Amino acid sequence: MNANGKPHRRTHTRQGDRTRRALGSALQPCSLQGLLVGLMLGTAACDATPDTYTHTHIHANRSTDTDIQNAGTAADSLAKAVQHYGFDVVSKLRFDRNNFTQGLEIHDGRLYVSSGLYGQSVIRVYTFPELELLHSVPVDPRIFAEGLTVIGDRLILLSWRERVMLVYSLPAMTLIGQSPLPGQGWGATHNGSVLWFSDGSDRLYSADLSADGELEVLPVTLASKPLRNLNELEWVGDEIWANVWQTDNIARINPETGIVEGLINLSGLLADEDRLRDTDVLNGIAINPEGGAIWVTGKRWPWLYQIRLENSPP
Ligand SMILES: [Ca+2]
Repeated sequence: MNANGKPHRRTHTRQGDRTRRALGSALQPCSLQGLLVGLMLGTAACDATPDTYTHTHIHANRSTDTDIQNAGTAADSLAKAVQHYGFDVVSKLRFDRNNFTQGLEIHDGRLYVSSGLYGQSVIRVYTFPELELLHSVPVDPRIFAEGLTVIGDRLILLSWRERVMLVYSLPAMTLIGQSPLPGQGWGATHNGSVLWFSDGSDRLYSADLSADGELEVLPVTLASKPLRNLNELEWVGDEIWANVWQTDNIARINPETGIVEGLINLSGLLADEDRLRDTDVLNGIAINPEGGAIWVTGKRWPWLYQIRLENSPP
């Protein structure tokens, strides 16, 4: 394990291969099209067939905080100006530190949280904003849960390296099937019938599940350079907001161009006295569809924060 709870990639390759075979052994092949059918008809139950997809390579380079904070300054006069934002905390809610938060979404008065790590992955469903726990659904211990999103009465959960998406039916949170994922899964969100997800690279992927489900790729740039480590996602207005892994920043991405048009700096959000030895990075963005409030948290953080943005100089 590295400091962020993810085992070293190289040492787990063979285990990942075995996991894929085992997970798919009793199911029929399908594609994103198959996922579409499953989502609409409730019959999604198919084998992941990762060999028919091009594996998405993860870039090793990290975007540094320095890169991000310098974006949009005179050093890159050719780039479109990036608006920088600070924040105010409007309110905060006590949150379960056991959530190694990978996905965060508010839907129909419920807060959906996916929590990662092998052998510990779980989806928790809470009333919102009371945060009474309604469901705690363990995920196959061979799967490292990543982002989630709710489309209609289906919840889609990504896996980190297992190359499957799991599909659950709401409100009972019944696992009804799985569908292939072309590479790693990190964050997920949606706009209408279009599923969006990240894989830790500088690219976002989208697939319209009401059409052919074909996968499209959107390179994301900050000041004309690739912005890597895109993690948890949220569709906000006409933008996609993305946590940038291992930073305190949220990127506001134009989903038409892939250009980062704004950066939210959440440094200092979690107070030092609230940090424990295993407290991890900022991750998790959810908009409340009722009123538009923005909520954020992190991995093993004790609070959900409602924030309000403030313009700030770069
Ligand atoms: Ca989200």
